[in-house]
Amino acid sequence: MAASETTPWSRSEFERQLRAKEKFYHINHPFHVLMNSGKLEKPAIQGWVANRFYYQTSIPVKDAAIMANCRDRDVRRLWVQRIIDHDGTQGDEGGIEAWLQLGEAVGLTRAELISEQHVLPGVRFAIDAYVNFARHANWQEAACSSLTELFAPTIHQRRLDNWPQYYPWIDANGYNYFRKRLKEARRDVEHGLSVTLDYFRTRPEQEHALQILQFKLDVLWSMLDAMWMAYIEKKPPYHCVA
Ligand code: AHQ
Repeated sequence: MAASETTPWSRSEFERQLRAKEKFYHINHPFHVLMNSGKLEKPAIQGWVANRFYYQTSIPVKDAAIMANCRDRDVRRLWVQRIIDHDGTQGDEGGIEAWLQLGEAVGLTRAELISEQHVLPGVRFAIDAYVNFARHANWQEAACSSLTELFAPTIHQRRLDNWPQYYPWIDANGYNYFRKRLKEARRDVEHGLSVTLDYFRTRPEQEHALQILQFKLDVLWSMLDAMWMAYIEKKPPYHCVA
């Protein structure tokens, strides 16, 4: 193999390679394109909120799995903040509560979200694959898989910019989650990126990091594929079975 294919990338080139995966981010999925151009009907928005609630409640479980695999106290002191951001703490109810408020803002009940009654099989499988990956990979690999959040601030900002004009029926209280996540995502990826750039050193390891990031991009994309079938094609699982 040519030297250029075996020598490790510099730190900046490795970061560039990671960021170049942005084109595969789920902001480009047709479901999000319809959403962010105001073309989703209310049931599709409600379905997305109810299905994403399963993702939001799975994140702290995923992060606790990473913590459980990590023996480095300094890393855990930073990583634990992700769990607190979602589960909340005294005086700050956290992201899961904010997402329940988003649910109410789009006309769902808290009980409907908590019951997971709307969660589509394909969404559940994709998210469970992510949590199980975090359980079985080493903590640095699992940290790398969170780097889709390199691209997340853009998508949260786009919702804040577009939804009020396109979906005036949504109570503005529901947008608190996206505002909150804008700054949390930026802080989280700083740590996740430094872990990744430090840990994956050889070229095969760096290529493996790109594959891990692609796996997580596939998780996010697959979730929306299931939602497209259910809420755009109106062909949820077993729709054709009497
Ligand atoms: O709200 C999101 C969130 O809390 C997280 C945690 C992080 C992770 O650990 O994988 N990823 C993530 C994401 C959130 N929101 C998604 C969205 O489109 O609203 C984006 C998603 C991500 O980019 O991984």
